[in-house]
Amino acid sequence: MIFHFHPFASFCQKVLIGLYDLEIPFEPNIVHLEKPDERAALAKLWPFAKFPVIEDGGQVVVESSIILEHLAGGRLIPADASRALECRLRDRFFDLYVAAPMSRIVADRLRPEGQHDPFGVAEARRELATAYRVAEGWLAERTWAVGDTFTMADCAAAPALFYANLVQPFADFPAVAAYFARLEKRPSYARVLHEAEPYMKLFPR
Ligand SMILES: N[C@@H](CCC(=O)N[C@@H](CS)C(=O)NCC(=O)O)C(=O)O
Repeated sequence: MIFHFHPFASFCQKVLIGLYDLEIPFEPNIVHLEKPDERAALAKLWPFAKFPVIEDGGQVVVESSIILEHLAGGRLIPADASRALECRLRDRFFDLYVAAPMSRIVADRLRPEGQHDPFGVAEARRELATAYRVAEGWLAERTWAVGDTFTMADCAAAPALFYANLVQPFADFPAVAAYFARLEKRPSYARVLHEAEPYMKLFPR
């Protein structure tokens, strides 16, 4: 299985956490999107030229949640049907309501002078604040996003919260902060963070 990714990219980290947690072997291909030939090679697999992407025995699989389900089978999703739905909801929540607004804020920092979108950034900040409030309610009395078992939702949560905290700290949300502290101690995520360290200087502060 070839894993096309970059160690610094949030959605790639989500999949890496699952791979390390379950000790799934893979052949890494670090893609430098700024290099036109590498971008073109990725676009051949997935025309949006976004990662993560895997090639598994000739089959191309895209989208972090689908990749995790493809590779992990049921191991990152609870067997119980209603818990499984909760897991998928929380996975969507961290992707769509934490990682997405975080990305919009970061992307705005990378825009050329005069091309910024303060209205869009303010909207993204409000969305993040709502997400922290919702997550605070969810996380108050549980170890992981769906209960006692580490799932795909936690793989989604860790990188989303890490980068979101850099643009809008969640220090005022004690349950979210405590949950993130638990995530940082999870060996799979600690390894992902360690491997991303050399690239952290790229983050636009
Ligand atoms: N919904 C996709 C999101 C993938 C995504 O946005 N990946 C980012 C990196 S975290 C990317 O490839 N960005 C490069 C670009 O947009 O040019 C998933 O879950 O895999």
